Amino acid sequence: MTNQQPTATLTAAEALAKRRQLLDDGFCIVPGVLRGDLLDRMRQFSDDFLDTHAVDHKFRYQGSDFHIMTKEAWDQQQDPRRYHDPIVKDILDLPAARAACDQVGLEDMTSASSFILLSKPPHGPPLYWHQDATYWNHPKSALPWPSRVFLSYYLVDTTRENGCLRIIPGTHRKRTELHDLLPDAHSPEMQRADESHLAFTEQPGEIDVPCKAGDLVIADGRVLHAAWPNNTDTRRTLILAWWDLFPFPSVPTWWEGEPPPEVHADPHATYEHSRRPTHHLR
Ligand SMILES: O=C(O)CCC(=O)C(=O)O
Ligand SMILES: [Fe+2]
Repeated sequence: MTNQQPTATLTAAEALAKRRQLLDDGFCIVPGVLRGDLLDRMRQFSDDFLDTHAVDHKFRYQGSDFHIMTKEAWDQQQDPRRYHDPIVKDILDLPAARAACDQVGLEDMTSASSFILLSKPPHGPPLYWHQDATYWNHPKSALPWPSRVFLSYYLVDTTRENGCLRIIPGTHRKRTELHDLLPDAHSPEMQRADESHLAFTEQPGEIDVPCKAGDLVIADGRVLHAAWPNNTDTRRTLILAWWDLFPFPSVPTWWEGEPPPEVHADPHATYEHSRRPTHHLR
């Protein structure tokens, strides 16, 4: 890669604080990870792509939902609604991101070999409250560490005005009233709803998560999140990649003390997917 600026690394104390925040709040941010030439190329790619691909109305709250894969992964599945491009590999293999995840203590990470291009167009609507976990029947959904995270980069600075992320810290582990009232994330019921739906209301304990372009957002797939509307004339684009980590029933090497009892569940058992939190969320 050319013109890549030197990478900002975290001090040991900063890395530990990020890990603590990911465990306690369900997310953390590592500043300045996607930079220089690759950030420029990513902006160019996403603008060209969004200028030439229409968004289905059902994705209006997410802004768009384009799955861009590595060529190798795309060849394996041949879904015409998915795309491939060499930039996916550059993003997933970005050394600064790998180093940041390593420092935070994220272990045995495997990617979905894709990222999702989520753009909020100028004056696009808000995104509803949701959590993206699909494994609530599995005992791993009760663990204090994440089994699945999304790694995201916003390609512009975000503020409340252009639709920054909102999070309710702690909701990856702690049930709130909202959990039982929300439709499944990205379900037809949610996509059909209008903005008077409860999923668009202000929530107790919610915080804004504004970012600088290229900051790495690491979020637990279980945490409740949403985004404000974009009230500006400029597109607010986000790329988001899903990663599995700490494959069940492994325990993080840095875990201190007795691991929780859920790690003793049968590792070969299979569980039906569920987007709805079960008794594993207390
Ligand atoms: O638009 C955002 O900031 C977040 C997107 C998201 O969480 C999703 O599409 O599942
Ligand atoms: Fe989400």
